[in-house]
Amino acid sequence: MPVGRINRIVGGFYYISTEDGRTITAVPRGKLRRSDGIVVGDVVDYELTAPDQGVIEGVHPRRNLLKRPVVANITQVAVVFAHKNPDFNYLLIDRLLVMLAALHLPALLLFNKTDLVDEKTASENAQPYRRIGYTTLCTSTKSGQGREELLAALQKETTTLAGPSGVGKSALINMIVPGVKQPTGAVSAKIGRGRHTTREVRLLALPEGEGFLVDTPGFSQLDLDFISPAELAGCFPEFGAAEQECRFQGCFHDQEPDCGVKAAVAAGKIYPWRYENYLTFLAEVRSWEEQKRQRPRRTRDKGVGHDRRY
Ligand SMILES: Nc1nc2c(ncn2[C@@H]2O[C@H](COP(=O)(O)OP(=O)(O)OP(=O)(O)O)[C@@H](O)[C@H]2O)c(=O)[nH]1
Ligand SMILES: [Mg+2]
Ligand SMILES: [Zn+2]
Repeated sequence: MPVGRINRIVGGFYYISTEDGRTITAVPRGKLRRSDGIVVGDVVDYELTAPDQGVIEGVHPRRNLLKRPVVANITQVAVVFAHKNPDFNYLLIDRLLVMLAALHLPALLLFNKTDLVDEKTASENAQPYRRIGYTTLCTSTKSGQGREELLAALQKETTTLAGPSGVGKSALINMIVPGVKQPTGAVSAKIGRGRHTTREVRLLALPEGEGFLVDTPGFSQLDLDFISPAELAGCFPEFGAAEQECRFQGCFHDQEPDCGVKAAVAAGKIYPWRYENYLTFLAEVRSWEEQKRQRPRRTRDKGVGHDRRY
C-alpha cells in the first residue's frame, strides 16, 4: 500500500504528500474517522480512489507529537537567532538547546541577519557552538547567504523553527520555500498572537530534494519544568567526557569536590559561560522540583507536548 505524509488538514480533507512528490486529498476510512487521531506530519497508508484522491487506511506510530502547533514526527528544530536586531544572548540560546536535548530533538542553530555584521563578528558569534558540536549556520534572507547550506541541512528532515520574535523565522521560510508568502515584520508581530492565534499548520515540501519545513514556529514557552536536575548535565554535550572524571557518581558539578566538569572549565576545555548557564538552569530545575514536591498535583507531564513561551 502506498505511504504518504499528511501535509495539511482542512475541513475534514487530508492533504497527503505522496512519495513521488505530488499532493492528493483523502478522507479517512470509517473507524479512523471517528478517532480524529490524524494530525499534520503523520505518516499514513492510503489507497488511491482517483488520480488525485484517496482513502487513508492507517496511521503509522509517531516518533513524537508537538502540541503547539499540533504536528507529528518532527526530526529536528532549527533554533533561530539574529546576530543583531534583536540581539542574541547565549543564555537564551542555551535554554532552547537544553530544552531540545531533554526532548531528544536534534537542534540546528541558525544565526540570521548576517548582513548586519562583519564577517569576523559573524564567525565569532557562531564559533563556540561549532566547537561544542552543534551544526551552526550563518544566514541572511537579504543577501541569500547560507541558503544552500541551510537547504542541505534540511534534507530528509522535518524541521520546525523556533526562536524569539523578529529574528527572521518567517523570512527564512520564504527564502527556502519561495511562494508561501509568510507574513514578516511588524505585521506578523501583531497578528501572530491575540485574535488570529488559531492558525492552521502545514508541512511545506522543500523545493529541492526531500524534506519538509513546518510553516508555524514551535516552542514559544521556555520553562525547564519538565527537566530533572539529574538529567540537566546530559543536555550539555561537551560535559560528557569531563563527567567521567568526577569523583562522585551523580555529581551535579556544583558544590562537590573533585569534579571533572569544574576541572575542565578551569583548564579552558569548557566555556565558563556555558558552565554558568548550567548553574543557572540547575537552580531553576531544582526550584521546579521543589514546587512539584509541595504541590504534586500541578506536576506537568514531560514531553514534546507543551506550549512553551518566551
Ligand atoms: N537585515 C536583515 N533583516 C532581516 C533578515 N531576515 C529577516 N529580517 C527582517 O526582520 C524582521 C522580522 O522578520 P520576521 O521573519 O517577521 O521574524 P519572525 O522571526 O518570523 O518574527 P515573529 O513572527 O514575530 O516570531 C523583518 O522586518 C524582516 O524583513 C535578514 O537576514 N537580514
Ligand atoms: Mg514570523
Ligand atoms: Zn562533577
